[in-house]
This record gives sequence, C-alpha cells and structure tokens, in this order.
Amino acid sequence: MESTLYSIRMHATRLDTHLSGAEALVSETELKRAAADLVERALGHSKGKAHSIRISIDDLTDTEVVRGRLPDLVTVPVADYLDGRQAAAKLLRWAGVSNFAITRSMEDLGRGAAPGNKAMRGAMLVDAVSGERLEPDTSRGVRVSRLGLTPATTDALRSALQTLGLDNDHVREALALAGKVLASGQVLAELCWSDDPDYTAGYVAAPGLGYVRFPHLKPLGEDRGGRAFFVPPALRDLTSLIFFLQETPWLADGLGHLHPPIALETLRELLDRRA
Ligand code: WAQ
Ligand code: MG
Repeated sequence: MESTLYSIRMHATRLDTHLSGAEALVSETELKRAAADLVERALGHSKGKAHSIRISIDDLTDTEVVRGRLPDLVTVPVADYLDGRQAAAKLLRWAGVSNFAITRSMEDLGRGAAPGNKAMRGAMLVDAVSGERLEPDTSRGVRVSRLGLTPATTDALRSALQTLGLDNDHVREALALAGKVLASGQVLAELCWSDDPDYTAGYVAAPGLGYVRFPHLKPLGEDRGGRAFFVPPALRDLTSLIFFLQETPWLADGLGHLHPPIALETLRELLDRRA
C-alpha cells in the first residue's frame, strides 16, 4: 500500500501577467519541501520576482492515478532558430500535421498566442489538418496539470540527464509534460518552445517519435513562446482530452531511452526504416 499522494501546484504572476507555474505529485513527507521549492522558483524567475504566488495542494486519496513511462529523449543539433523550426516542421509533418497547421501555429507561438499577443498560460489545441484553434479559452489555453515523477524516477532522470549536460528544470518538466500529453493517446504531436527570454530550446513530441529537442527554436531574448497540441480532425471529444490533460493525475514511474545527440537526417532514416 502506497502512502497518499498530493498534487501541489504553484502559479505566480507579475504585473498581473502570468510569470511561472510548476507542480509536483508528492507524498506527505515530501510536501513541505516541495512547497519551499515552488516558492523559490516563483521568486527566482528570469523574468523577475513574482508579485503574487498561489500554491494549491490537493489530497488525491479518492482519485485514480495513471502511471506511465517518460518518453525517449534525443537532441537534434541545429545552427539557429530558423534551422530549428525547419527541422521541427519536418518531424511534425512526419507525425501527420499539415504544412498549413505547422506554419500557422509557429506564427502564433512566435507572436504570442493569447489575445493582445501575450504568451498563453497553457497550450493551444490545434486541428492538425485545418490548423484551426480549438481550445475553449485562447488566453488561458489548456493547462496540463497534476503530473509528476516518483522520487526514484526523478533521481534516475537527473543522473541520466547529467551525463548529457541537460539536467535542468526546463528539460525535466517539459519531458514530464510531454509524457502526459502522449499518454492521452489523442494527440498526434506537440510543439513547444519556452517563453523564457534566456531559454531558446524547444521540442517536438509525438507517439513513435518520443521527445526530440532542438537547442534553438527561437532567438535569444525573445519572450514569446508556448505550446501547440495537434489533434486529429476526427477527434470529436475534446472535452475528455481536456479533462485528462488538466485533471487526471499522471505519475511517471520510469524512464525512456535518453540518447546522445543525433543529426536530423540520421533520425529521419531511423524513422523511415521503422515505418
Ligand atoms: N500546460 C500547457 N501549456 C503550458 C504549461 C502547462 N502546464 N506550462 C507552460 N505552458 C505553455 C505556456 O504557453 C508557456 O508560455 C509555454 O508553454 C512555455 O512554458 O528540452 O521551459 O515553462 O531543453 O517556459 C522546452 C525545451 C522548454 C526543454 C519549455 O516551457 C529542453 C519551457 P515554459
Ligand atoms: Mg516559461
């Protein structure tokens, strides 16, 4: 019998705008430290100190927790962000996303996908063929929430990422988030780059592909970023997808393969051979 899990979530704002959010699924003994870590995160953000920090804690005793493995991870080196976006577009096409949907989503992420060209708090839901935006609230977007890693998985991930020089909050959290998105079984692909001005990396994640990161998907200093979840046009039941992403607790209890960097062409040959 496992001890009760808690969902702990932090949301920080500055000048009435979203600044940072982070969360974990932890046991009672880990809860205090998790809260302290989240407060530190909100106060030490590269965009400035939070003006308002909200922390919510929910007991998950009566909630079913879905468990799964983290996606495989690989880095594809790119010369600059334009090169990176081209490479990302190729993988998105491989995953079944149309050129139009790719171009349109990249434009939205680049200018800030929320009204007034602000960065969204959550993700866009995008029809993978028409490129149409499907999320009910274009300012908030869809927030993937209630996810975390077991302590053993965190330790194993950190040491595996360390050998690749990638053990940072961005990578760990994005990998976990992509893991939950893929676990929905209803998303063809995800595209993401950070809205943090000092963090230029981003990724494409898809079933059968895993998490492919690119060191540059936007220029250094750019504070627009975001996420797009591409869904098949036939997906009628957006409500259950959104419910899964926002509400169903998902706990990563194992690692995928963490590969050393690989050239885009080599990756594509591997994918073609598997197909
Ligand atoms: N659910 C949905 N969308 C989110 C969430 C969430 N929980 N958190 C953030 N977003 C959206 C939102 O629009 C943010 O503006 C945007 O994603 C970027 O969030 O391998 O750090 O936390 O080196 O800045 C990816 C590459 C880093 C990591 C992503 O995202 C790597 C990153 P950030
Ligand atoms: Mg950010």
